[in-house]
Parts: sequence; C-alpha cells; structure tokens
Amino acid sequence: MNSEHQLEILLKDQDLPQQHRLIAEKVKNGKRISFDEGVYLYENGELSFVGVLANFIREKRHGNTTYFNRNFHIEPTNLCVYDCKFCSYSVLIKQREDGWEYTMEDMLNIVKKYDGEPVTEAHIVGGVLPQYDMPFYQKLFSEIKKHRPELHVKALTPVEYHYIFKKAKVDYATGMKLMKEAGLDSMPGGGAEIFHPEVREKIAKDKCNAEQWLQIHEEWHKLGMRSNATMLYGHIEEFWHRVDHMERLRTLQDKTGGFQTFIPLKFRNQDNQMSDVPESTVVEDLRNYAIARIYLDNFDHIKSYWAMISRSTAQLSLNFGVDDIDGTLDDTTKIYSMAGAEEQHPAMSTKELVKLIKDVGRKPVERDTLYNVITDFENVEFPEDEKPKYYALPVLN
Ligand code: V47
Ligand code: SF4
Repeated sequence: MNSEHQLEILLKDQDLPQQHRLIAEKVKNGKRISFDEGVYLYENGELSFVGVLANFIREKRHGNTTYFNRNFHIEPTNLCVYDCKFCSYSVLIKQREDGWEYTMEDMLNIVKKYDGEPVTEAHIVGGVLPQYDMPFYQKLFSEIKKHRPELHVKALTPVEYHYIFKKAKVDYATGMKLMKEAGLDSMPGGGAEIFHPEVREKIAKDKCNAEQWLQIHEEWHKLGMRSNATMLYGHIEEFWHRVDHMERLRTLQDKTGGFQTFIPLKFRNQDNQMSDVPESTVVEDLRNYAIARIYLDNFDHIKSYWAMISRSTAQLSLNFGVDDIDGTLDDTTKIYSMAGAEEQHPAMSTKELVKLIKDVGRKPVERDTLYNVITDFENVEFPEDEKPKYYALPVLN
C-alpha cells in the first residue's frame, strides 16, 4: 500500500485523537508543525502514527530511492584536548599509548591507497590537538586536491574550526573562506550533540557552543557551500531538548538553505564516561527518525548510520523517514570501532548494502556528496566472485 493511501486511512479513523489529526492534516497539506507539536509527537506519537506521516513525506520527496555514498575516512588522531562525556576518544580516559597522531604524509598515504578506487569523498574528522592547526589543514586539503582534484573533501566540524581559527586569530568568515580556498568542499554534521546549554554543559562543556556551531555553518553556507547536521540523542536529554535542537537547525536552514542532510546519532554507551546511561530502544530510534523527518520540513535528506544502529534497524528506518544510509568504503587496513557500535568491526560490501536496501523494497542509488546520482543499482547484477569492498565505521567529533 502506498504511503498516501496509508495516510488517508489514518485520517479516516474516527478514534484518532484531535491533536494527532491536526498534525496529520498539516503533514498531508505540506504545512510545518510547531515546536509544541514536535514535543507532542515525542510525548504522544505512537510509532505507527509517526511512521505513516514520516513515510508519506519520505515517499513524496524521494519515492523509493535510498541513497548511499562510497567514501573513506581519515581520522587524524584519536586523542583530544576536550573531554566530552559521551566520547570514547577523550584524552582523559584513553591512554596515550592507545592513541595515534597521523602526520601529513600518513594521511596523504591513506588518500593514495584509494587511487583507482571508485570513491568520491574523503571524510576527515577526529580529535582536536594543537599541532593540527589551520596551516596544517590548509596544506592537507590542498595536497589532497593536488593529488586527486575530483575527490570531494568533506572535513572537520565547527569543533575543530572554532579551535583552529581562535588559535590563528581569524574570524569565522575569514577562516571558512580560507578553508574553501585550500580545497574544502563540504562540512560533515558532527559536533552538534545537543545544542541546549542545559545538556551541552553537562556532556560537552568546553568545546564550541550552539551559537558558535551554527554561526560557522552559516558562514560556510554564505559562501554557497553545503553541510550536514547531526543530533546525538538518547542519553540525558529530554524530548523538548531534541525539539529545541531541531528548531535551531530549521531556523538556520530557512535563512541559508545550506544543509543537505540531518543525521540522528543514537548514543552508544560503551567505553565512555556515560556508560551508566541506558541506550534508547529500537522503537525510540525509529520514532526519532520519523519525528525528525516530520519536523525538519526544509531538510532534503534524513540519514541513518547503519554501523551504529545495526543493519536491521537501518532497514526499518527506510520506512520511518530515512532516505539515505551512510556507509564508508573499503578500509581493509584499519577499521575502528567505538562506543559499542552494533558490531565491533562493522563491514559491508557494496553488494551487501545494495541487497539490504532492495530487501525492504527500496531502490539503491549511489550518490556523490552533493546528491548527484552516480549509479542506479536497481538493475545492477553483481558477479558471484566480486572482491568485497568494505564499509568501515567512522569517527568522532
Ligand atoms: O559529533 C561521539 C558522535 C559524531 C558517540 O555528516 C557518538 O555525513 C554515539 O558526525 N555514541 C561524529 N555517537 C560522527 C558524525 C557523522 C557520522 C557519519 C556521517 C556524518 C556526515 C557525520 O559522533 C560526534 C558525536 O555526536 N558520537 N560519541 C557515542 N558514544
Ligand atoms: Fe574530542 Fe570530539 Fe570526542 Fe569531544 S566528541 S572529546 S571534541 S573527539
């Protein structure tokens, strides 16, 4: 049954509570829901209800298409000057002997390892250390571009930019312009956590605050560039903090239109200072995707991150508002794990990812970072003996 029909059936239900009906009507008519309605959905929206609404929006925007991207990750270091309580990188709880600090050459060698491979993006993000300063990253980006000009450099978050710009004594607008000139193509969504200070000060005290995070994205968007946004949910925050987080993103998006994708990140509780905080249930994860899809009416894409939520939840998420599955490619030498990801060494070949999407009746489409279609995999057959391309679990920050 298609999603429009499902919504019609829902609206015919005489027992539908009045507030549910008002929200469902808004969704049907493409109207925006309010802050209070967002909180209402978190407090009262059953999975089946928010699911129908989110799937309606998802199919209206993207039909059956489910995007994925072939990229690889570079994590300059797993050590960090900050001490976020949810993070398994924090220098305070991680022995330095377990740590790595890549040189410029190490990182360029990682890039070179993918020469000839069909990757379109390098996703660069890791911990924050003083030696990784503005000149270092300018040189890194320009060397990558010199080596492989068409490779999209998606790198660093406002956490790093705030730190390196402060050290270099440049303002955000100048800093972002210089990073663009050095070769930066887009910004990933990390470092957002939960914006509201009531939560942020408890879990990510010293790094950039909400206003700074948003301002750096705004400066980047003003240059005509694109970025993503995340939300780390399912720990000590309350529902209204999630709505507040999305409200701030929605407001900036109205202003700039520069965000591409929203990525809810499920808090995982292993190997960090918040191990006593229980993790959210799968039902809550799906409700959260759905409510994000409903609330963020000006975001094109909602992405689930299979390595953190498991393959099966990722499949389910495709019926709850998600149209993009994150996967990173073919890191056969080093696959990191963190914070209790579903699998210690999550790996998935392109063939497996395509099957995973097809198995739930969706159409797998490989995209580049800016959502240009690279390959429609609907009718692509893989040879039996195809050498696997592995997807690796990314990074922090
Ligand atoms: O900002 C840290 C999160 C983020 C934990 O833009 C944790 O395409 C769960 O932002 N449990 C980094 N999450 C990852 C990120 C990302 C990932 C994939 C794609 C994109 C994109 C961005 O990871 C951090 C933080 O919010 N994180 N620790 C944890 N214990
Ligand atoms: Fe550092 Fe990022 Fe971890 Fe915070 S989340 S401690 S900024 S690596």
